Amino acid sequence: MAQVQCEVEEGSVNSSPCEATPSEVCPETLIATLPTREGWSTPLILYKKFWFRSAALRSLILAPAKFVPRHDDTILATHPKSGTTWLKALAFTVANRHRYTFADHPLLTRIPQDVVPFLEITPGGLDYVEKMPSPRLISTHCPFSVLPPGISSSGCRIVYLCREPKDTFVSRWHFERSMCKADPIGINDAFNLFYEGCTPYGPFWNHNLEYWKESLMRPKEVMFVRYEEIFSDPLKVVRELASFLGVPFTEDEVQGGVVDQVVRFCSIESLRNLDVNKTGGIEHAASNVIIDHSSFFRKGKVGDWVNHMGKDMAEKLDRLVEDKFKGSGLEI
Ligand code: PAP
Repeated sequence: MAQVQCEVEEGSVNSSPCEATPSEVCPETLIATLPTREGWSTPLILYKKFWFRSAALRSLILAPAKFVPRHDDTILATHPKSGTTWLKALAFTVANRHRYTFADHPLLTRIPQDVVPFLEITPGGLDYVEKMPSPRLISTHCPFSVLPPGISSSGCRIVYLCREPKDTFVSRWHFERSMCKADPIGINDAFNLFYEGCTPYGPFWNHNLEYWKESLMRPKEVMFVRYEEIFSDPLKVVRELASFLGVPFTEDEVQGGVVDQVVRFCSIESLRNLDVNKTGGIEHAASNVIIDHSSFFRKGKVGDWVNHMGKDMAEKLDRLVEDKFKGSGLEI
C-alpha cells in the first residue's frame, strides 16, 4: 500500500513520515491541529476529550482502518496504573492454562506487559496485533469512546479493571518519576494535572465511567472489575474471570488447587522476584526513555496513597470523585 508522506512543521508533535494510506486520516496532519499540554515526562495531546501521548494517539487514529476486531478477541482495558500488569498476568495464565505448565510458562521469561500486547503502543504496531492468531488477548488503555468502531458490534469480550483514584494517582506519580529521573515531577504539580484530568488517557473519571456504563448495558460482553476486589478475594475474582473468558475452572481444578496456583503465580511477590521482571527494560513508546521492568512492580498495595498524600489533597480528590460519579452507581 502506498504511504502518504505528510509535511510536518518543525516543532510540531512528530516529524516522522505518516503511515496512513491515501484513504486514511494522516495522524501527523491531525495531531498538528490539536491542543497540547506539558507537565508530565512527555507532552499530552487532547483528542476526543481525552489526553494522549503522541505515539499512542498516532496508532489510535490509524486503528479504525487497520484494526479489525474479531468476535473471539478479549480486550483487557485499563486506565493506566490501575493494575494492567496484574490483569494481563491473570488473564493470560487463566486463558492458557491448558497450554503451559507453571514450569514452562511464558511469564517466567517475559514480562506480563509483553505477553498481552497493547493495541496502541505495541512495538510491532497494529500490524503485529492484526497477525496474532485467534483467540487474541489484547490490552488497551484507550477510553471506550475512542476504541476503534466495530468493537461493540463484533461481540468481543472486554475486561475493564479500575482502581481507587488516590492509589492510581500515587502509582502514576511514582511511575513518572522513574521515567524522568533527571527532573522528576513533584507531587503537587502531578496532583494538579491529575485533578484536572490531564494524565495519559485521562480524565480518569470519564475513562472509568464510559466502561462502567458499557458494563451495565452489556454485562455478558463487558466485565467490570476493581483492583481492590482482586486484592481482597483473588480466588473469587479469578474464578469469575475464567467463567467470563469462556474457560471456567472445573470442580476438579478447583479441588486440585489450580485457582490458588494461578493466584500465587501472578502475585506481585512471585512476579517481581523473576529475573525478567527484576532486570532490563522496555523502550517507552513516546520517548527514548527505557522503563525498567521493575517499575511495573512497585508496592501493589491497597491504600498506599496514605504514605504520600496529605489529608487536604486526599479529601479534595475524594470530593471530585464523588461529584463525577454521582448518579452513575459507580463506587470505587
Ligand atoms: P501500566 O498502566 O503502566 O500498564 P499498571 O500495571 O496498570 O501499569 O500499574 C502498575 C501498578 O500495578 C503498580 O502499583 P503501585 O505503584 O501502587 O505499586 C504495581 O505495583 C501494581 N502491580 C503490578 N503487578 C501487580 C500484581 N501482580 N499484583 C498487584 N499489583 C500489581
